[in-house]
Amino acid sequence: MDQNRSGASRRDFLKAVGAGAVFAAVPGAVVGGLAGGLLPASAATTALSLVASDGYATMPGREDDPLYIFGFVPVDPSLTVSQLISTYKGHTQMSAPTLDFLQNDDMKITLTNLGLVQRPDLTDSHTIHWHGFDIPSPLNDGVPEVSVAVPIGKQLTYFYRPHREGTYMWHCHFEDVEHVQMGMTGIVFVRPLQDGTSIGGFTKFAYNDGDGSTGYHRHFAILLNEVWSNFHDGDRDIQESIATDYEPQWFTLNGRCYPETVLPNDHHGESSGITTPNPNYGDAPDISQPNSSLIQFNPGERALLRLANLGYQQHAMQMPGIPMHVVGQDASLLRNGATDTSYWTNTLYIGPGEARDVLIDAPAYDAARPSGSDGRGSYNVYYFKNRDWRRLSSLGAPAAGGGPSGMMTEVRVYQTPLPAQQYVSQTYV
Ligand SMILES: [Cu+2]
Repeated sequence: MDQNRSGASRRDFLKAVGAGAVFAAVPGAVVGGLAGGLLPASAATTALSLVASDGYATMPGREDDPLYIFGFVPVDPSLTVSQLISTYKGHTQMSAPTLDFLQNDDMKITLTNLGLVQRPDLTDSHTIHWHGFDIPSPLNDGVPEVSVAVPIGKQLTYFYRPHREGTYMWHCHFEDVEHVQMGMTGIVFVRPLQDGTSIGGFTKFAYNDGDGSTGYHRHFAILLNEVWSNFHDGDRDIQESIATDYEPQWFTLNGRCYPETVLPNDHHGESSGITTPNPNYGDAPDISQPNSSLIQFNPGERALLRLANLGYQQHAMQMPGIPMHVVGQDASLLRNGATDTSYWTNTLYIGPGEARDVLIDAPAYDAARPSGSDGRGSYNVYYFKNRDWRRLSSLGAPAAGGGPSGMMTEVRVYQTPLPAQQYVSQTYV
């Protein structure tokens, strides 16, 4: 480890937790253990800190009988293990925070396993596994069979110096089929060294492309997933689930079903209003699905969609009216020597454990198109949605008043320009 680089600044920390919910982590000062808001400025913040525990999340039709989940929550690194347990045990989120890193930066992530409230009989460890990294050190790879896992009440600091830019995903690798389905999944991406230089009219890029071909103005991290009630109810009720019976009822983007996918993030002072009764704590409400999937941009802008699928099924995603330019796949620039292997498509296929980097160009604002309005004014609305209608519905209650649900979000093109994006998946409403 390079000791000269051991002191990451608060800026690095905030950058690292990017779109992930950054919760105020002041013991005793939070509602139901989780609350929106930035961590206070602190020179003592030298690394990213995550806790692993259990909690509950809401799905359409299960608003009053929430689903049991496992998950990761970002916390103030200065808190002690006992403070973390008293504040966060039994409270968690789905999906996990998006991690935003810069190529060649040294990053440390301390994972604390708080244990499970609903299942005190389980002694499960947890790990952090960066899916798709081709050159991890074994200790930091998070595969428990070949490295170490973090037992209940213990901490482990993972160290990374990501040399390859691109979009990846991360998850717990302990009893991974179960823990991944239970919610311990998120997106991690590595910005290229090329970021900050001006190439082809852009200063932000998906890859070190040398020609600006992966440049973008705004970027959005969206995790595709499925939720199967048997796994969640079975874990809650101390029953085995047969994974070969897998038949998910909910299809999610960043842990939410449409129309909740378009609600704001629950951090940086934004609030989705989505709360979940937490039976661990007398049904006191938790903020358990903090990550928005809303895509917003201005006419003439280019957006990068950082997409990953950590479900167990392939998905075919469409965006009628806006062609999708796929420039990266599984954290690799789609280019073979001098040959451009990127492609344009109206149907994006993405399998389990796969990632895609997709560029889209905002069309001109058209007053004649279907539109809506929010606090930012009028917008044209397009949809980013699963092609399969069965994945645009949800068991039980559909969206209020009927209409689509499931794996879908909105792409909004504004009449009055939005300000520049400050962090990944920032929403303006
Ligand atoms: Cu785990």
